[in-house]
Amino acid sequence: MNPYQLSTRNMKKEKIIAALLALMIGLTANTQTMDEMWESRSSGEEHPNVQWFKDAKFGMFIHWGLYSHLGGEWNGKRYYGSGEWIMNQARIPVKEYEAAAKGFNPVNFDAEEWAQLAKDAGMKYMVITAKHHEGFAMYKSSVSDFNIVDATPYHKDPMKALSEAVRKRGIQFGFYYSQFQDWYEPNGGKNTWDFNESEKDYQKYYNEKAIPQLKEIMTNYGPLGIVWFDTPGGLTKEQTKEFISDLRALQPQALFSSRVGHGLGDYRDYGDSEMPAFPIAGAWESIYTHNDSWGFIKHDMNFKTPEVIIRLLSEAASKGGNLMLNVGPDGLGNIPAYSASFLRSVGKWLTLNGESIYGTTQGLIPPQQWGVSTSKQGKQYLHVWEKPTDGKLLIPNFGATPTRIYTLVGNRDLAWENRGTDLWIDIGDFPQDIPHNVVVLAYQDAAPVTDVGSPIVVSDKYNKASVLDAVYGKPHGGAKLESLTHSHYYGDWKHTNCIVGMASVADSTLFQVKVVAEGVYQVALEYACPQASADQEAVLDIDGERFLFRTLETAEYNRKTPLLFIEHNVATITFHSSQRYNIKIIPLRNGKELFKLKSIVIRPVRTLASAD
Ligand code: FHN
Repeated sequence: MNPYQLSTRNMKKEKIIAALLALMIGLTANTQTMDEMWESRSSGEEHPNVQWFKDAKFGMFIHWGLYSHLGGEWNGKRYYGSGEWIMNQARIPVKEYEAAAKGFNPVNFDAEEWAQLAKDAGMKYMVITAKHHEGFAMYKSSVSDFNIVDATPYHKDPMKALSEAVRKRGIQFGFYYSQFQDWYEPNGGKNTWDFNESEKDYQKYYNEKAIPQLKEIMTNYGPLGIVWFDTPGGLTKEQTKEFISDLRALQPQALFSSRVGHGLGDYRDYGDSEMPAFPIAGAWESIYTHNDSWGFIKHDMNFKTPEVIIRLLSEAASKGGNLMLNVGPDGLGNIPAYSASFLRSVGKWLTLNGESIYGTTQGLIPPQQWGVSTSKQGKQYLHVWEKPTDGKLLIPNFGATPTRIYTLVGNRDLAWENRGTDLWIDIGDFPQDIPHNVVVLAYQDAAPVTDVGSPIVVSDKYNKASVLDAVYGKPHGGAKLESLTHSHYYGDWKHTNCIVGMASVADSTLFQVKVVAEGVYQVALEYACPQASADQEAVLDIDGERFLFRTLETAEYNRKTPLLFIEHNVATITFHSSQRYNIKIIPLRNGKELFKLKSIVIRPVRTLASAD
């Protein structure tokens, strides 16, 4: 039995069960949390066609729809954050939104140009919105007239040309499809301003629109690399299984994103703009916007620079995953000029340094003050984001014997020295700036073992402080690591890992550091502290030396506002070189959570004597 026909079955008992089920699903769909919408579990089974995805590392996400034509403005009012949510934000009635399609005419759309941009950027796959939550199909659909061919003066199907242009360049092509949210349909998820959610028949919507449309995109556009589902809802696990097995039969090679729901996808997607804290086994992807919004907004000019994108890309690769970066073309079909030029710049870096990204696996050297690493057989690629002022790069506890160390660009040999278990590489006058920022460490023996728990190096040889991120703390008792989601404005999600739950004398968090240079340092705690937690006494214990402090108020934690952190200087201390220190935070009384700890920041104090 097809689960989507439950509500149309003729049997009385099943009708009652179906109605109850629909009601239950309706209730849960209304109270769906962001984490459920960002379902990041995958099936755990290796899809036979997943290797291309694991090797690809860099993809292009494109949000393009009727909202792109509106560009963040409705009835003279400007909207910020997520342009593709304008129908929801402005509570635009279906009839008025539908009328807007009459002005959508992307005459500048050029499939070859878009595909070539992805190629020039070094992207190996592309995923574009076939239908977003607004319910408008960006391809010729026979299921609903609310599509670009039938409802706009453009009258052409851009997806035909794009899928061909992309595939022709050896790039995998995929579609995004919002399977549950459809604000255009009376029975689709989440339009609460025109329709009553509790009266909706999601099964009917799935049967009559979502599934037939998914079948269209999986039938009419050649082999798809990916079907990128988003914001699951309205279906049980069993129903989802049935629905995707029908689709899988159409294209067994296509990978399904984890947002298909219920842990049934082929690879993991994290929350919007979320990078996991640690390396993750299996196929996964981080998704980021290029500017602030996914869909085009005319007044959104906050573009990530090429350097920021390269760091994100190498960070994802260092943890074993991919970066899919979004661009939001406008209503005429132009990709924003800064997106195009910054992406081409990233492409130039990849032309020179692609060996350190494509086909790599997670780095075996834990993140250092200088940057991160990626791996290939017998090689570690060191992505040097910050150059030490003395030109000496430390690889702590490197458990293999180097055979050669050289710059990836220019292929220049670099000298190195072993001191105990540490490896010191002399990067000398090697420029730190992109594109010259990758060092190759070739080695013999077995691969060194990653130990994220090993002490964090504190050095005075960088122009920035040593930051001991919360993820490297060892929480004890009720303390634990938690990823806190918050936003700077509508739809602009941030995720910060913090140690939370230090609320009694039995709770603590320990950081272990290894100090490279002797000297005086200041130790600050970076935390968020709501009013209820403020004014509590605690101790920062550094190898038995106790520094007392009282927590300072910042602001309340709320998912919808910025999470404010303070850097609270707590200790001035003399560290000795090559020594390991245990740094521990312990509440002095039982009661409330101390704060949400983001990091410990250690800064060398430059005295006149040391500046001589
Ligand atoms: O609501 C959407 C949003 O508009 C955008 O499409 C992102 C991309 O991951 N997905 C949903 C929210 O997570």
